[in-house]
Order: sequence, then C-alpha cells, then structure tokens
Amino acid sequence: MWINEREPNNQFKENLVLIRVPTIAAKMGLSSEDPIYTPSLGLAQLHSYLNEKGISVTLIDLVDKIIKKEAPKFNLNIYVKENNIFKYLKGIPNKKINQNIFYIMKDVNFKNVAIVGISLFDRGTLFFGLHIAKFIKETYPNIKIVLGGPYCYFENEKILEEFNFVDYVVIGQGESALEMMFNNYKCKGFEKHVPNLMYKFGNRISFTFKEEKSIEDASCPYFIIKSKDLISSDGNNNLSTLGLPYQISRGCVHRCAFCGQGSLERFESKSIEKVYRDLKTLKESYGISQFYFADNSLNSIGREKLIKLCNSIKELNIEWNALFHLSNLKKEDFILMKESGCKELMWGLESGSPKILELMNKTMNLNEIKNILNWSSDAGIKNKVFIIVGFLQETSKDIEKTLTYLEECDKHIDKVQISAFQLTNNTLIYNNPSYYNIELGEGIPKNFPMRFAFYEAQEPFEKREQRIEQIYNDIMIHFILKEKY
Ligand code: B12
Ligand code: SF4
Repeated sequence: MWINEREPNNQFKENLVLIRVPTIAAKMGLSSEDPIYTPSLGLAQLHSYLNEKGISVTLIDLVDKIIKKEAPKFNLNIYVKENNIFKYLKGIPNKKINQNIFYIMKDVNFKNVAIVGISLFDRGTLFFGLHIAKFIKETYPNIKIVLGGPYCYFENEKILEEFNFVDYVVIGQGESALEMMFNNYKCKGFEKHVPNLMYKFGNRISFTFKEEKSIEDASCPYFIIKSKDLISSDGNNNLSTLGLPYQISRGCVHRCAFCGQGSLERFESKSIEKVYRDLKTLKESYGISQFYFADNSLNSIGREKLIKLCNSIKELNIEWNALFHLSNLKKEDFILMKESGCKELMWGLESGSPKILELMNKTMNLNEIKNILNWSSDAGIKNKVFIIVGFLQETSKDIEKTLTYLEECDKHIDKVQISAFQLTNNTLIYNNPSYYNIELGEGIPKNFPMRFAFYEAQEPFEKREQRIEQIYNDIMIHFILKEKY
C-alpha cells in the first residue's frame, strides 16, 4: 500500500542512515582554504523534517569523526588522485584504496538499515562519497543507496550510468523524497511517485518530477551537536569563526556566467517573523549566539527586507556573517547591520579585471565595489573576498590587475580566498560554449572532468591545465608571503 504520510505511532523497525562526507576541495587545488568546521545545514534540515514525520534517522558525520581523530589510519588524501579512484570504483582492484574505507566505516552498524543517504556537497566530496556507496552496497546488497546534496545538481545521470552500486540520486530538496522513499521502498515501482528522483528504469535513466516546497515551510534545523562539542580544547568556541548555519533565502537573483545557482532554484526568502522564531529557538536550544547565514547572496532579499531583518534580529543579541553580492547597498545599511550583530561579510569579487568581470556577467562596478568595502569596514564589519583564478581568457595581465586592485583595497579587506575556476553544467558558459570560445566534449577525459573539462580557444587540454596550475601557484605564493591573509 502506498503511504503518503505515516501515522506517528506506525514506526518501522528499519532505519534510515544519512552520511556526511568531508571535502578535499583544498587538497585538489580547488580552494585556497580548508573549510571551517560547521555541522551540515542540509542534513540538519532533513533530520528535523524526517523526525517530525516519525522516521528514525541516524546521522553519521564523517567530518566530525575525522576532526576528532576517531579514524587515525584513514587517509583522506587517497581521494585526490581521481583517476585511481575512478578505476577502482569501476572494478579495478586496489588494495590500498580498498582497505582505507574499513578504517573509517568498520564500526558503523548497518543492522536493520533500509536506506543509506550520502550527502555530496561539492566536487571535493564526490569520490569519497562514491567509495562509501560501493562499500555499503557490496557489504549489504539489500540496502538502497541514495545520493543527494548540492553537488547532485552538477553530477547525477552520469553517476547512475557509471556505477551500479548507486540506486538513486535526488536532485534538489530531499525532504519529501526521503520521506516517500522510506515509507514505500517495499512497493514495486514506488520510484515514480517520489519527487526530485533520478533512477534507473531498465536501460534508461528516468527523472520523476521536480518539487520545490516553499522555504517558509522549511523545518527549523536539528543539529546533532552538543554545546560541549563546540568548545575546543583551548576554550574557544569552534563555531566562532563561522557560526551555526541557517538559511534565510534560497536561489539567487543574479546570473553570474560560471554559476548555476540563479537558475537551479526559484528565488524565495523566509518571512522575517519565521527567521526571528527559528534563530531564537536555535539560540536557546544550543546556547549559541554565532550564526552563518547560508544564503547564496543574502542581499538578494532586497534592501527593504534586509533592513527589516536587521531591525528584527537586533534584540536577539547574536553575531552573524553571510555571503553578499557587491551591489545595491548604501552606507547606512552597514551601520544597521553592525548593530544587528553582523561580524563578517563575504563577497564574490572574483577578479579585479573589468574584462573578466564582464565575461563573468558580474554586473558590478569596481569603483562602486571599493565604496562598499570601505563602508563595511568603516562600520566595523570584517570583509572576506573570494577570487576565482583560471577563468576563461584570463591572462597574466588580468591577474596583475586583480592583485593591484586587492592592494588598493587592502585596508578594507581582511581575508582573501582563492578558488580555481570549475566549469559546471546549468551555467551560461556551459550552455553557450561557442560564445565563450570553448569546446566541450571530444578528447576530454571521461572520469567526471570538471575543472578542466573543456578546451579553450584551441589550447590543448594539458597545456591549459599546466597554465592554470602555474597561475594558481603564483597567486597563492603572493598571498602566502603576505602575512595578513
Ligand atoms: C552554505 C554553503 C557553504 C557553507 C556550509 C555551511 C554548512 N556547514 O552547512 C560553507 C561556507 C562551509 C561552504 C564551504 C564550501 N563550499 Co559551499 N555552499 C554553501 C551554499 C551557499 C548553501 C548550502 C546550503 O547550506 N544550503 C541549504 C541547505 C538546506 O540545502 P542543501 O545543503 O542543498 O540540502 C538540501 C538538498 O541538497 C538535499 N540534500 C542534502 N543532502 C542530502 C543527502 C541525501 C541523501 C538526499 C536524498 C538529499 C540531500 O536536501 C536538503 C534539504 O532540502 C551552496 C550553494 C547552494 N545554494 O547550494 C554552496 C556550494 C555548495 N558550495 C560550494 C563550494 C565550492 C564550497 C567550498 C569548496 C568553497 C571553497 N572554495 O572552499 C567549501 C567546501 C565545503 C565543504 N564541503 O565542507 C559550491 C559547490 C560547487 C561545486 N561544483 O562543487 C556551491 C554549490 C556554491 C557554488 N555555486 O559554487 N559552503
Ligand atoms: S556567484 Fe553568487 S551572486 Fe553570482 S549567481 Fe552564483 S550565487 Fe548568485
């Protein structure tokens, strides 16, 4: 019998396990920084929703396990060599890789587990996530393996095509998908009723249908942390640099050429009343006053709503930081933000070269940006800027312009984080390769290439890889030598 919603007392004895995988983005040269530890918002939201629906969830946070050195022999670096891992996942034996998974998964009990969900956050979580999936499927063939998380917007069909050990991929919101899957996985053909689900149907790969529930109805996240976990041995609050994640808006009103966030989800934001209620609950439940607003660009909600938000949360006496878009802000906004607890703002500056910004479809003006950064730091808010290197048509002249621009703004910038350009699908560039003078496809390595998955203006693949590596190293050396960053 198909079950839409379960009676709270109608508990199954089976369990649903959700696994969080650490990223190796920095080790892969995709980012200049290892991410700061915060619990996963996506999984906390799923946990909370499924619990409300009477589904018992076990959350395994492997990031936490590694940080706490609970698996000392486990080697995360093994996943950096993607070619080797890819071959192993395709069935070519490799003792070292094979053994590695036991070091971290051996004490996990999968008894009575019906479904294991693995959350893929970014490219740096892909191969470890797939290794876990293979391990579980081979050890417990009856367990259904489902992948989800932000990265599944970028890789989905190919995963199902390549790897039989993955049963399903959820693209987008996972709440109803996991609920329906868990309630009905014993019914034949249940898949077609499950929203946002990609699955194998005979020789074909099918996608069911897209469902986007209103963000206003999103559950208040449930984190499996205890206050004591947040205090490090030196007495500092581990979350003080970033904060407990909480999302106010979803989607983005901008359309940067390299980013798909603007088109993946419709833009929507929570009512200020809901934000206030949730933050109050989180503060009281976890005794935490530091929050990270996990929005793509918080000021997408518009100035009027931003002002309302700041006025409302002022009395909560919290500290917060968030990603902002470098536009549509006035000097007085920063004073109000500071009063409401804003500690740090993170900005996608990306480049100091007008040519590159235009190619990126970044509708920002470098003079205006300087003002914004000044207003922010004058108000006592820290500024962190993100820079992308290796963008299309970027030359050493453009890099010089970026460095000069950063020097000019130096007084108002507290931190710079560099990422290497990655081509992802659902972006303006991917959808219009000829406009950007790149070629996709032929001759490109097949093992999930992303970072160098294209030829640029006839430049051979290997040459581009070497050139970007060089730019990346040069710019990194510049920042390493500069103590402040
Ligand atoms: C907040 C955020 C962060 C925070 C994370 C805070 C936290 N602890 O949760 C911080 C600042 C730490 C961060 C760091 C990084 N991030 Co980030 N981040 C985001 C952002 C803006 C929002 C993610 C989020 O919390 N959304 C809200 C929650 C509720 O949604 P969700 O996570 O998608 O979860 C839902 C579904 O995905 C699904 N789901 C999730 N897990 C699972 C599991 C299963 C089994 C199922 C079925 C469903 C499911 O259900 C959930 C509820 O509906 C996204 C962009 C985006 N909008 O997705 C980028 C994004 C994911 N980040 C990105 C990157 C690159 C990074 C970094 C590598 C940056 C860097 N250069 O260092 C690091 C790596 C972090 C890591 N892996 O640990 C990229 C990934 C792109 C890519 N191709 O790889 C994104 C897409 C931004 C972008 N457009 O470029 N990030
Ligand atoms: S890079 Fe940031 S501002 Fe630009 S589209 Fe993506 S999320 Fe929006």
